[in-house]
Amino acid sequence: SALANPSMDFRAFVQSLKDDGDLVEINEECDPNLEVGAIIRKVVENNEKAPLFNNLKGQDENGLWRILGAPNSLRPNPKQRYGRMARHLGLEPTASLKDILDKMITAKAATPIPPVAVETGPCKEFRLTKDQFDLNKLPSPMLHKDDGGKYIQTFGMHVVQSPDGKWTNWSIARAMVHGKNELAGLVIEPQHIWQIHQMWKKEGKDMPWALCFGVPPAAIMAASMPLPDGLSEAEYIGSLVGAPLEVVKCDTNGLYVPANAEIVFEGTCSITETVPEGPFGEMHGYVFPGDTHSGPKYNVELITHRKDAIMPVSNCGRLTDETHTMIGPLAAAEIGFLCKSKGLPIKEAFSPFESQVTWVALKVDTEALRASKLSRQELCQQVGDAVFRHKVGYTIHRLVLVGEDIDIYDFKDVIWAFCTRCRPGTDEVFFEDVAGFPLIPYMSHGNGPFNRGGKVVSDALLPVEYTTGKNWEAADLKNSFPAEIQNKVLEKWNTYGFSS
Ligand code: FMN
Repeated sequence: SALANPSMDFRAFVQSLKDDGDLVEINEECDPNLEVGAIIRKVVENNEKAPLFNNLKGQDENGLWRILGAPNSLRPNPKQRYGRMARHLGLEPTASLKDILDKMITAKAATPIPPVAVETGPCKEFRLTKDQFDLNKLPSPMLHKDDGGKYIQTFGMHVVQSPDGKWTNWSIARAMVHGKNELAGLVIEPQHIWQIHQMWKKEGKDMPWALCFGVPPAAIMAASMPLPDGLSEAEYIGSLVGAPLEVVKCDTNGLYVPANAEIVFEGTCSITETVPEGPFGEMHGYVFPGDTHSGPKYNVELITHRKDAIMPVSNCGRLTDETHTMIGPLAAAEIGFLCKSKGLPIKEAFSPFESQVTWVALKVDTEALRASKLSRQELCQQVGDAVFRHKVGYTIHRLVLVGEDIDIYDFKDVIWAFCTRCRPGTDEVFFEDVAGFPLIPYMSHGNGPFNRGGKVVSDALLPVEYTTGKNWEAADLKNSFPAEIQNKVLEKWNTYGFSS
């Protein structure tokens, strides 16, 4: 059944990590005040196994809640580097990033499979009304010492719906504890949660809301991808896994949530009240102490949960955590799809982690480029206009165009092409009149407008690639020696005296 499938059931996903030898169960009591955060940070900075905190200070008598740290970070074994992400989609743990992103893109063309509503589910096992919980007493984690609050929401999925009921959006956006029953959230343009919040503002009504933790892993992948406006993630997830997702109705509003979610918060997001939000140790690897802004207030009316519920936590910052493994690559996949659908000569797209996911490398189909007769200026302008003027390009500030000899999933290749084929200035087209991503330090704490411009298309194609084709060989073992010499050297490697 769908319940036993790790991509459709968070509890089964945690079990799959255990079966893969990719889980460290910590039964020692841990403090959600910074200790948990420090452990998760050490894990993600070293690609360690995912920590499951079974015994947290502040847990209630029904085990509310345990924490799974680093739910979608990298594995220690290079052969299964993306194994945790593969398990999110029901792929083998040896899947490559390309396999994973191809699966996300292929599902876009499949027939949507809508979710099915069921009467009840594991998420309804326990209910806590407003007077029965205090988010400050439950193990809400303080993740970095200079954070403005306890970031309880780093990997949960918001569920919101347009007032006409036609569009239900599922997405990740952070939120911290504001009070006993309240959260302060980051809700920023052009995100869909922001768009739908604006619609409720126009209606003059607070936005009905649910926040679900420990959702089907395929759902959290979709929630992190910039899918088209108006598309309901629940239907896309059905086509992604080939089976409908089971959902149940909230007790206090008309929204539907995954039936097997670990924890569900139900309530509203205010359209009038804002409260202090941030700072937070963010995806680009910085926290600016004291840098608080205001964000909408979420009121939590009810918590429902499973026994011994598991809260997934992403402690973002420097490489490599979920904000890198998911935000950049999933946006890149949509960017590649957009370019192709506009007829641009682009084959593949990927966001190198080493760019702190601020770049996307685009592999150009140079044969199609030559047939198109586009000039360098035209190609850069058209690619930049397509990507930077669209929501899918919101978080990306540099597009690097590379030729077919470059493996865009290998940063050594991308940075080599960028540094040797793209003449600074001459081969770049800048975009100052487009939406910028204010979370990047050079935007929020830099020299220009915090939310406009600062974007560039860098052309790392040499002029011959536009006309007659590549006229060089890489000066490396693979390309600068005949096959028989390479084979001879490899065969005799140990005979020469090398031990590797
Ligand atoms: N997007 C935000 O706008 N605010 C956030 O705080 C935020 N935090 C994220 C944390 C994690 C771990 C991940 C994986 C993603 C986060 N995102 C955040 C990115 C969004 O989920 C992503 O842009 C997604 O496409 C938004 O959904 P939408 O396209 O339906 O608007």
